[in-house]
This record gives sequence, C-alpha cells and structure tokens, in this order.
Amino acid sequence: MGGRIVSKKRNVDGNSKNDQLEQFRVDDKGKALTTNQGLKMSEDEFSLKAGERGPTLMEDFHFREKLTHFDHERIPERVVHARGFAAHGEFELYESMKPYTRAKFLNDTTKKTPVFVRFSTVVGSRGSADTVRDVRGFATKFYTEEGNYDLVANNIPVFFIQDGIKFPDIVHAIKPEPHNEMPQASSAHDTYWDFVANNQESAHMTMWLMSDRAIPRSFRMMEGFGVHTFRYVNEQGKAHFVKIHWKPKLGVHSLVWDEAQIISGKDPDFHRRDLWENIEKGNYPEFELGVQIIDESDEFKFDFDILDATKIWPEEDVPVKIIGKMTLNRNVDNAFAEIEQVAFHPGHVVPGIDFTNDPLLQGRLFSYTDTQLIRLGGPNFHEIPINRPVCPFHNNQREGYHRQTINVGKVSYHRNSLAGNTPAPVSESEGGFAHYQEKVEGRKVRARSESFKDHFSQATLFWNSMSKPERHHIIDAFSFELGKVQSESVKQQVVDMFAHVNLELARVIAKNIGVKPPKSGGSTITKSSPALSQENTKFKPDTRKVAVIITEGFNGADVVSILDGLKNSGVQPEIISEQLGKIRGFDGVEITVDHTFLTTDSVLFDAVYVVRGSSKSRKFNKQAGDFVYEAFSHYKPIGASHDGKGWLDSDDIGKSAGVILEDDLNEFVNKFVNAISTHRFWNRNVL
Ligand code: HDE
Repeated sequence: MGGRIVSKKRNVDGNSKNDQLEQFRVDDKGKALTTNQGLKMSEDEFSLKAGERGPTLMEDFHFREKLTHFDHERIPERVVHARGFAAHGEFELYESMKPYTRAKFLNDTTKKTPVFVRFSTVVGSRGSADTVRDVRGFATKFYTEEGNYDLVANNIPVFFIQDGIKFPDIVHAIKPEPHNEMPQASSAHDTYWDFVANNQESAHMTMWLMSDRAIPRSFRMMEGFGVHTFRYVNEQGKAHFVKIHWKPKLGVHSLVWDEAQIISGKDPDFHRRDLWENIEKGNYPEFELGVQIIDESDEFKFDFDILDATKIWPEEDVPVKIIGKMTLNRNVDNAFAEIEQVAFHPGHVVPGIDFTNDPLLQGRLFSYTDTQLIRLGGPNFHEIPINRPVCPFHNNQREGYHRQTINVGKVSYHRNSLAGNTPAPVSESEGGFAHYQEKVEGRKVRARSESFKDHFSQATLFWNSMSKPERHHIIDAFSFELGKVQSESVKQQVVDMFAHVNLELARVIAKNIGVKPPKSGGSTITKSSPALSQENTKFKPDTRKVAVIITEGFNGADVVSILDGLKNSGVQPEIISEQLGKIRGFDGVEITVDHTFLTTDSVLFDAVYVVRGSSKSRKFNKQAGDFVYEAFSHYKPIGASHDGKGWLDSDDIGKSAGVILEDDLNEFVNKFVNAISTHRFWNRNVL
C-alpha cells in the first residue's frame, strides 16, 4: 500500500491493538504531494486563474478538493466530555477472577490486554481549560480476545441523578446558560445551583464536586469509579454484584483552587501535557483495578439501595479487592484519529460481565450508540481503526455511510441455507454472550423506588470523612460558586438544602454569601469512611516537578549533587533563570536553562528549590521572590540554598512548615524529598 509507513518506535510490538493500528498509519514525510485520487501535483500554492490577476476557475479540481476537505474537517464535539486526552497501554491481571466472572481477560493471569484510556472534563467545550472544577471522565477500552469491553468511568463514584431520563436536565443546567453562553466549563452559575436545590438527589455528588476531587493535580493521580453496580457472572451462571475502581499508584492528589484557576490561563493544556510528557519520559502512569463484590443474597442488607448511583459502598464495609494493573505506555499518533474518534459505550461488554437495573445505567445503555451516530456520522463507526476489536467480527449488518468492509458472497441474512446458516450464534460454552436471566416482574410505572429517597445520609458521610483542610476547601468552593449566583432565592434554597447535610457547613456558607443562616436541619449521621479522605492516600515524591531558581555564579558542585539527589528520588527538577541557554557556576560548572519567568510560572510546579547565584538584577530578584511567595501561598514545599535564603526572609517564610534550608548538604536532599512527598503544608500562615 503506497505511502503507508511509520516510525520505528511504533512498529509492530506484540500488543495486538498496536499491531492492528500499524496498517492504518501513514507517514507523508518525503513523499510527493498528490490529490486524494493519487494524482501528483506540480503546484500547490496558486489556484488556477483566468489570467494572473483574474478569477479562480471552477475547473480547479485541486483547489476544490483541498478547500472542500478543509470545510468538512470538524465533527460535532461530544455533548458532554468534549475535552479529553488519551493514551494506549495494557492491563495485566494479578489474580484470576474465575470464581466470579467468566470474562477471559479476568481469568488468565498470563495474558496482557491492550487498552486505550480517554480522560476528560465533562462540562467545558473541546477548547476549554483542563484544570476547571469539574468531574473527570476516565473511560477505558479493553481490546479483549472476546470483543471490546468499555469501562466508561468517572473520577467521582456517584452521580448527580438517579434516572437516565433526567440526564438532559442536569446537563442543560450545568452547561453555559443558553441566553449568553456563559460561563464556560463551570458550575458556578444560577442554573446549576437552581437544579441542585430543586433536585436534591444531587446533594451527595455536589459535595464531591465542591471537594478537592474536582481539581485533580494530574490524570495520573485520580481514582476511577464505574459508578453503577454491575454484575459479574461465572461459568456456572452464578452472579455477584460488583462496583469497579481504578486506584492510581501515585495516590490521589489535587491542586488548590486559586492555583487551578491561574493554570487555566497559564497552561490550559496542563493535564494533557502532564500525561503526554510523563509517558514520553517513560514515567508510565499505573492504575490498579479493584472490585467490591456483594453476594446476590446480600442485595437488601444495606441501609441504601445498591442500585442507586448516588450511593457508594463504603470501602470499610465492602473492601476493595485489587485484581490487576493497567499501565499507560504509549502516546497517540494523531489526536483526531484516535482521541476524537474513539467511541465508548457502557453496553460494550464481554461474557461474564452484565448489567443491573440501576435506572441510570439503563439510560446510558441507550444513549451512547445514539450519540456516536450523529458524532461519527453513521452506523459504521466500529470500523474506525481505534474502535475495531482485535478479534474477528461477523454478522449480517451491511452498508451505511463510510462502510469499509467488503463483505463477499450473496447472503446477508439469518437463517439461511446458502451459507450453511452462518454466521451463526454459538452456545455459551463456545463463548456466546447470554444475558443473565434475572427474574423481573412488576407493573409498568413511571416512578422511583422508595429506597432511592434518602439524599442526604451519604452526603453527610462524605463531609464527616473529610480532614480539616479538606472541609475548608469545600466551604470555600461552595462560597465561591454560590457567590457567583445572581438569584438570592437560589442561594437561600441551596443553603437551606445543605443544612440537611451539616448545619455548621450551611451556616458558614450562608454567612459568606450573605443569606439567612438556616435555623433547622442537621444530620444524625455520625459515620465516616476514612478511605474518602485524600489525606489517607499514598504520598510519594515520584514525578513531582521542582522549579530550580538559579542565576550565574552558583556553587556548581553543590547544585549538581542536589539535582542528582532529587532525580534519584524520582523528582523532576527544571531550571529557571534570567534567560535561556547555559549558565555557569563560580566553579565553572554549566547548567542548561529550561525556562525563564516569561515562559513558565510558579503554579506549574509542585515545589521550588531556590539556589540564587550572584545576580544583582532587581527584576530577577522581584520575579523570583514573587515565584517563591506564590508557591508558598499554595502550601508547596520550598528548599533554599545558603544564597537562596535571602528570598525567604520576608514574611517569616523561612520559619514555616515545609520550608527546608540547606544547612547540611546530605541532610538537605533527604529533608527536601520528604517535604516534596508531603506535597502540601496546610498549617501555614497564608493570607
Ligand atoms: Fe456519560 N455520556 N452519560 N456518564 N460519559 C457520554 O457519550 C450519558 C454517565 C462518561 O471519553 C456521551 O460518546 C447519559 C455516568 C464518560 O469518549 C453520552 C448518562 C458516567 C464519557 C453520554 C450518563 C458517565 C461519557 C457523550 C445518564 C460515569 C466520555 C459523548 C444516564 C460512570 C467518554 C459520548 C469518552 C460520555 C450519556 C451518565 C461517564 C451523551 C445519558 C454515570 C467518561 O452518550
């Protein structure tokens, strides 16, 4: 096939999805320019005209083809989750799940399953910023030998609504308001909060949305949750209820809100850049797969309905069993072809995985194919390379827009005799999917089960589980968002509603936003779930970014030894100075500068190491001082050499928690790395 080929890096490598994608990759480099019909062209910059200064001619097929293709380059963005980024990887199983599910990729610990994962925000349009306050999508396509299995998850374990029929309502409410299309990518406006107050099933999810979970530090540092209760079904036909989790090896970490907002301007691509760069550097993100399992006979043993998607199963009550690990190890070749065209669907399952009657899940089972039909332009989107299963697929579906398969033969119906009655369904023992035979009976009703009507207990459980700083962040987030709401009535309704979650919480918010403090409310729930607090996650120095502020005349030997010490601990230092190029220490050591204060910003780093040097430039000193103070006020670790201490004198920064001064060189690296592992120091005196 002319023109098809490819960088060595991506060549066939035994990953069955990568091997399959190889045949579709085209490298145009070094080739003659042709039309789409393969005609080589002698000119590509001037349209065909009647005279040098005359009108362009209709006959110019090259011009028409080029412009027409360009005019049709865009497809509709996803109605939700429009902005996203993705990577390839693989899943390996630690322990066979055979007792629970017959899914082959969950039975055989010797096999690796190729995966493609798309992370996203929900509300913003495709060009919006990464670090907005929002839920993150976390959708994984497993290319298994039995067909594609999609785990279309979020980084928050519950949802705004309980029934799929209300999805257009919540989305209309949270998207920019229709009359002026503002605000972009934000829930801080009247219609979202009006929805919340008048649809109180959203209480629990709103607590999560106002928490640090909604401003993750990185896609690599988020949990993923399948949200719904699914079913695993084993070879004997026995079923268990399951909830599915992804647990990041780096722990679950967040930004602070002020920082997140600044990053939206300084680097709107912050999360995708972080994912891309770390994969390029070989810092492959890893997530462990966990399952919570409930026996069918225990369905009614909980004080909530396990089919209600606004409820979690507290991990302390139903432990998460870790069964495997996913590693993301390859960036995409082409964002449109792969990330924009990938089509996920919670209904893409394999034998051994089945649904429950969760009314939210039931709604999703309809919506995803429907949305792909408009977004990807017809029923053959499964043939787009990123969406193709790695196993063969055969049926009697034919034709439609953009059909690529050339099905040979004259038979395209079942049952037939002309093709020996094939393609034919196969039995379960031969790998055929059979729906779980759940017994259902009932009247046709438009109603919601009584067991779905407690909207506040788990919202309180969440609040009870938060640490002091996390509670402060939640109060600040409510106060920010409701502070942007215009309607006094909506503000009051929300405060009155959240009094049922926690009276004190509602009173503080009421004070901050200038409405009447609620007189009644409160909750009798005292239970907490430590697993919900990010304070109980893993803290590691790995891949944390440290800004090294330095000018000419530094102590080269010391700096090199400290940078090596940091790198050996997994930390990623980057050098910031007055200008790009190289700078020299007084002992002749040279260091390459990565950024200036023009090209980067304090908010883009996890910690700062202030080396200084001999620069007397007032501008540099001012910029460096601001940089350090900003990091300080975002509670980040700061390390300083003897020279660098000068920037820390004011505001007593030098005496604060998480500020490490370089007294003894060896000790310094250890102490600074420990501080970096702590991530943030909340007990600082920050105005
Ligand atoms: Fe989605 N959702 N959703 N959703 N969802 C879509 O499908 C929908 C829900 C989630 O990276 C859409 O291809 C309905 C819960 C992710 O491509 C659409 C309901 C959870 C993604 C759709 C829900 C999700 C989507 C838009 C309520 C967490 C991005 C474009 C019944 C478990 C996937 C598309 C990607 C995308 C419908 C609720 C996760 C319109 C009707 C709950 C991660 O089909």
